Amino acid sequence: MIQLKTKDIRIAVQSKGRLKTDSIEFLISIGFDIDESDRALLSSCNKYEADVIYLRDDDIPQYVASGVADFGIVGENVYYESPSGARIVKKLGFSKCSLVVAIPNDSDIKEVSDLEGRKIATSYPNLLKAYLNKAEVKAEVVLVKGSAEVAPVLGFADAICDLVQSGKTLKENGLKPAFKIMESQAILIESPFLKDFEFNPFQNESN
Ligand code: PRT
Ligand code: ZN
Repeated sequence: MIQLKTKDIRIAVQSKGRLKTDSIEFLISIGFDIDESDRALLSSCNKYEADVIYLRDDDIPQYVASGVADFGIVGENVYYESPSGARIVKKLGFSKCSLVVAIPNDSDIKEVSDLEGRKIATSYPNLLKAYLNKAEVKAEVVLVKGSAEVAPVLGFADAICDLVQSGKTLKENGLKPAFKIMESQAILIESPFLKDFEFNPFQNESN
């Protein structure tokens, strides 16, 4: 059982998924001695008196915003979908992708205004609604927790709003990107209640 020391810097990273390996590599590159094979939910690194907390990526902004974690690594898509009060320190240059509205290859949707009255399935309802509001388009936004790409095939939605990297998943499901909402990459975030650490390993990162 790892004991958390109050003076330790706590860093929240994804427990498993696309961000995990690059997040840990970033921390190692600036001097953290993290054992990558360690599958514990908490791991200590001696050099910086730091604890790494492994969480679902969606939970990272709230942990950082509340000060339970001092720093975190998360995608901009997650950060902006649910505003938390955590502050951005810097962009990290990995886990790059785009949030797009995608439509079936044979769709009659050509302009953003053609989304009026359509049903769009997404795990990013807030970012999608903000985009639609800005475009003054009224559409039905349906929340799905994953696999949005199958919604049009099943006749559940006319379009989806999801992350795209290679475009392979869209293609496999007979979809194509139509409108880009935002680009995203991993970011380092910090707590608004940041303690006055004797040594802050991210100090140079915030300049
Ligand atoms: O379990 P947990 O909640 O922590 O993880 P998760 O399942 O929510 O997220 P995960 O591990 O899939 O992704 C973590 C972060 O990686 C995302 O929040 C993004 O910031 C970033 N990222 C980068 C991506 C992608 N690229 C990506 N391609 N996240 C998801 N995808 C999915 C996309 O949703 C679609 O299903 O991959 C598919 C498309 O990929 P391509 O290459 O076929 O276009
Ligand atoms: Zn998630």
